[in-house]
Amino acid sequence: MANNRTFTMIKPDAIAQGNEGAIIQKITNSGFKILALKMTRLSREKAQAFYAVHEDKGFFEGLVDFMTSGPIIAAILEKKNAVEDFRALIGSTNPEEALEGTIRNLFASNIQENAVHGSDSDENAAIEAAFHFNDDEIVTY
Ligand code: IDP
Ligand code: MG
Repeated sequence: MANNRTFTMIKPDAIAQGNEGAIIQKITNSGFKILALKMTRLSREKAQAFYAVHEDKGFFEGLVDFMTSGPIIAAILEKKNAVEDFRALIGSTNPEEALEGTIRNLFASNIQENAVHGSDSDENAAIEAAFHFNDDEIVTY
């Protein structure tokens, strides 16, 4: 099976706690290749657009506040079965339900401040990657 891509963000809580290095190490140790990587800060508009699928949810405004509260690290990752394997590596949205050793089990504070984003489908991975990166910021190797 060919390699494919997923998109991730290391969220502001993880960076505020100094966990970004440990998270990147766990990602690369798990066989993901980094094809693009950037430290950035989301505007309110970008955070709202990224999470537009959740705009009717009660947690939406809080989520936008949180995601704009500090810098994030955005990355495109490549691996065989990337989307599914990365969701397994990060664990459940709610860290209380995340399996032992997953990134959210290790580094998330609560269901909102849960350390990392991971795309939920190949289609969304492509949309999210293009949302954050231009073609000339993505390497192949
Ligand atoms: P996911 O990140 O595991 O795919 P989604 O349901 O897509 O989870 O939710 C997107 C993000 O919104 C979560 O990662 C989390 O930061 C936040 N979120 C999800 N559900 C809740 C909630 O019930 N309360 C507060 N924040 C939530
Ligand atoms: Mg999601």
